[in-house]
Amino acid sequence: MGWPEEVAARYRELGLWQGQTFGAMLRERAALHADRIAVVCGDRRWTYAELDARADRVAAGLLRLGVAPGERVVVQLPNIAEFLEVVFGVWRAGALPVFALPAHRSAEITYFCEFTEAAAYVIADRHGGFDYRALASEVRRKVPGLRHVLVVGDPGEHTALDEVRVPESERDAAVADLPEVDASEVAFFQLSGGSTGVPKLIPRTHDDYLFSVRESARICGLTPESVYLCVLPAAHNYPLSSPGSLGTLWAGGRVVMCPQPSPDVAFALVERERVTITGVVPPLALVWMQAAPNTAHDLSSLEVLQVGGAKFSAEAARRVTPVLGCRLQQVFGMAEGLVNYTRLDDPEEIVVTTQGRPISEHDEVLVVDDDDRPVPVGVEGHLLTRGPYTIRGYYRAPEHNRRSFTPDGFYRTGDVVSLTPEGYLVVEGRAKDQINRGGEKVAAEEVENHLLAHPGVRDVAVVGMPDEYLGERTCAFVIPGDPAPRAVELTRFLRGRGLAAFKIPDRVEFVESFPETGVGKVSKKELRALIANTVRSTHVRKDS
Ligand code: OOB
Repeated sequence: MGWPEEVAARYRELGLWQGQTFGAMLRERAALHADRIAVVCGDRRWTYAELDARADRVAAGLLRLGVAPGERVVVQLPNIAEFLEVVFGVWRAGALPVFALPAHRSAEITYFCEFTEAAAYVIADRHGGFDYRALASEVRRKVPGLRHVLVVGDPGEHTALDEVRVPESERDAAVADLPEVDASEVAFFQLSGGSTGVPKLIPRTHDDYLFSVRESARICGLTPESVYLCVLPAAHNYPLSSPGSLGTLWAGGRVVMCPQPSPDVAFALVERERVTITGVVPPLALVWMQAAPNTAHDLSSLEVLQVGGAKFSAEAARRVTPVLGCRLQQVFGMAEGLVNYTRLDDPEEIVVTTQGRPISEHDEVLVVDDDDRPVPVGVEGHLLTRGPYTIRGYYRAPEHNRRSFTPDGFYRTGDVVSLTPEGYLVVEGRAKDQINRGGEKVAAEEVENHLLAHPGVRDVAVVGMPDEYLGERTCAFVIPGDPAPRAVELTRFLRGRGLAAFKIPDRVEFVESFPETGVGKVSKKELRALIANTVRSTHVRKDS
């Protein structure tokens, strides 16, 4: 499912793929910056040497547990220093992290563990009022092949990460036994926002991902003096690599883990750690801008605020610099690969009205009509892309891959964009059956399938509805059976099935039938228009 051999050879010849693994990258950075601080988490500060040593000890511990090179390890950790320790440890053991989000629950985690035949699952004991050990117990019951649950903190009935790390005294011997890892191999799995019944897994190689990390660090001007505040969930592609924590480590800078995105917590860390750059989603940017004028915290160290993951309105974008006193950088990326940035020296008009341009000249970008024919500059069309860090196929999904990629390997992003004469992309909309809930992606079909399992649901269609704060929220149109369920019963049902909270519909509308398209399919376009109208008229009523 990878790149054709001649394409891979070209990327190597051009020096885009350098044959370095993430494990080796950290080793090299630790040699260069041994005594500099790599990661800050609460009161803890780990130097590069310390992170490097910890990663070795976790790697050796995993091998001792019997986790074999090539096996998968589902990692579901909040924004804590151990996230980096564990991920680099898994890499050095030659195993493959599967990046779950803290919001995922049993429906998602069970699926990841089963589908990837994971050997281990790594969690924190508790976070955000939720006990992950109970979730892990449930997952273990359902997935007997899952051999280990490793816990940061109090392990309960599972295994403590503290017991897995080999002692420092055994580190040198253990390092000698670490496996050779091939940089052209798959390094980990990211999750797709998706548009299908189950989330798709995205295989990224060391070579391709490190290319995007290095270039992102350069584009974002990172240096050893940079301090990156990791506010969004650390495992997500954006705070991980755009340039995120990995880009910061590549540059020799400092990653500050932010346990919570609220302005009081984040602003206090900006002040205390003299944060220079961070990345947020549009709703969070709005909250921060609202809080900034009244904060007692000194935000003057902040040089760049990145905003991405969902469309940021030009009006809001224009306010970033006056209100926060830093530059704005828009980021339009996807876990499948392609990442676009506005550049730090771009004129204001480009920064506020576009979503940036690709990382590299080797990114091939096409904007096409419904028949895959290129459209002129300025005209909206479907975004297709191919390049040195965009996947050529999802993991174990041949049928879906035929739909998501062109025969010559372009990824169909599902985004509707237009190109400016300068080659910048403007996101105009979306053709995929997905709801972008303030950066959190909800696949309509996944939620529909869960709802169809309820006996009171005859048919269902999930669509996005406009929302001032999140951009979009989800609305489920339901044709009830007999007896008809109540809306709360349905949302409770979904929670009971272990679906992540952000996928639970914000609104349920009962209808007798669905509008249809000419060919008799459910017209989601009409449903979207219907709910948009309803939402709009309730607003008008409230405002008047
Ligand atoms: C990022 O990655 P994903 O995989 O969660 O979501 C990708 C999708 C894109 O296809 C697009 O539909 C939407 O999220 N998106 C944006 C956007 N950035 C992402 N839509 C409008 N404006 C933007 N600036 O979301 C992601 C990955 C790496 C860096 C940044 C974001």
